[in-house]
Amino acid sequence: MIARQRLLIAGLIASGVSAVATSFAIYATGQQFLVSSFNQLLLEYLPGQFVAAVIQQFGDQALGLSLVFSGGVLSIILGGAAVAGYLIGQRVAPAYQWLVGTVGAMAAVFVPAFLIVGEASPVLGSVVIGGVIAAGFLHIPETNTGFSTERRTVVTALGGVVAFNVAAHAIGLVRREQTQRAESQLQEQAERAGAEVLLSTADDAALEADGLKPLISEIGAFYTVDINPSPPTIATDSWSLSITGLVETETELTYDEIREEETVHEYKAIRCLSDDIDGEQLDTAVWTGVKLGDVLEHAGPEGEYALLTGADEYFYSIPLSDLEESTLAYGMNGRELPVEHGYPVRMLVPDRWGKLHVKWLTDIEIIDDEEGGYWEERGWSGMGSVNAVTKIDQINRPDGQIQVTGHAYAGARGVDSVEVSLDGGDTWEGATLSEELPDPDTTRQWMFEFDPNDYDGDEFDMYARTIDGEGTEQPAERSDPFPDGATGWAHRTLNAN
Ligand SMILES: Nc1nc2c(c(=O)[nH]1)N[C@H]1C(S)=C(S)[C@@H](COP(=O)(O)O)O[C@H]1N2
Ligand SMILES: [Mo]
Repeated sequence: MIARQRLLIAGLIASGVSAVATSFAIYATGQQFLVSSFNQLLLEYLPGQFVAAVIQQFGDQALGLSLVFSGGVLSIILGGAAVAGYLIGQRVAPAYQWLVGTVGAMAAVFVPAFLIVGEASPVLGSVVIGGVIAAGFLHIPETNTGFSTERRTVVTALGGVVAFNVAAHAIGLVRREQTQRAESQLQEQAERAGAEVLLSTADDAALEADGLKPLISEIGAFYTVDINPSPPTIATDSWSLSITGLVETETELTYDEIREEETVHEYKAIRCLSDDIDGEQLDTAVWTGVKLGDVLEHAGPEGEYALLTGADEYFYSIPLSDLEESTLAYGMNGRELPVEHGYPVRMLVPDRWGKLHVKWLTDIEIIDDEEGGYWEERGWSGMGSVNAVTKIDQINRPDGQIQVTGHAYAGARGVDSVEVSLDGGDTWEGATLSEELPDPDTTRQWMFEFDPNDYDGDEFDMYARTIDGEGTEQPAERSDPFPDGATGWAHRTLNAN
């Protein structure tokens, strides 16, 4: 006798895998494919941090990997249900074991499949195949007596199951061609899900306080700087990105071709060089796009700098070494990049002032020497790292306490801590920070609450400053934004009562 446990396991795997294969044969990678639906549920219910880590780790392969993982887990769930359903059915009606057992197996597959897809008819094929195969395997001991006949039956059954799965897989692959559209929708949804994961991670990381600027700025609230009164409007079908100059092959890429590169989602803050210490030209968003390094590979750049030009003739020359890790963004906060922020694509250069993030990008010319940029022609400088800045958003007074809230930014160095002084900068205390996000080139919120009765005097000469990720203190000395960015601590005078 072949051990009954082994038959149970064989029946479980054979019925689970076949139920999934049936769904694949019928729906290929469309929406109603069990694995697609299951995968989407996983994305929704797994902790945001975990999914973000997986996407960060595996990039574009994350979707494929998660489909394989979901397929495996789902096979075990459905196979397990089928076997359990058969055994229960068999117990309930011993006289009609085979019939009631099979119905029990089908019913048991139906429940999880229906819960996953949310519709009954798309899961019926999987229900029938999964139920029948489980029942077939579990029925073998009752119809066979001798070891060799039983063994032969099991081998035949397994052979049949393998043949079925090969055929179902082949049909699914053919049908997949037909469901390309559905698949690209799924891809788009997965992309959106990638951005949503970052948004929800930021939500979890954020501090809560009255008047505190959100960690991620809403699209309508994100500042804009445009050299023209209204942004250029560009249709994606007529838009292309040309890469010319010192390159192996001059190249022109369409919007679709750009989007074929590996997708990246990232947090990044943008701060304008003209932003004053107490200004409001600093915001963070979740950006979706591709790495510029991948795009440049199409042309094979052979110079030192790239001259980037937008549809409005705005331009900047940037060292190629900075561009490798730059992002060509086409999405913002899980949505298509808005017109005022550079639709169809904009640059994001790590650690640099906002002016380098050319919007409405149309041309990249590879050159040998630096050629400055639009604002350099108007006397500005500041081509290096952004200055650290500490903003005070709002001061609240809950139950006799004083609560100071704000946000801080220190480029790619990251914000390590924010310190507050109540005595004109003689002594400092650490503020509470929002949790660190995976990309340091982003803002962090801070909050400092104190009881004015614990301190002498009825007036506070308050300062706030940032210590960046390299341990450097934000310099105290005040300077104007022109020409290379504002410096100095944030300052308020507070009354104790
Ligand atoms: N093509 C183009 N890109 C541009 C600008 C512009 O006027 N035209 N303004 C720059 C400046 S000065 C800043 S601070 C940022 C602002 O980006 P945002 O409007 O998305 O906040 O875009 C930069 N990119
Ligand atoms: Mo700017």
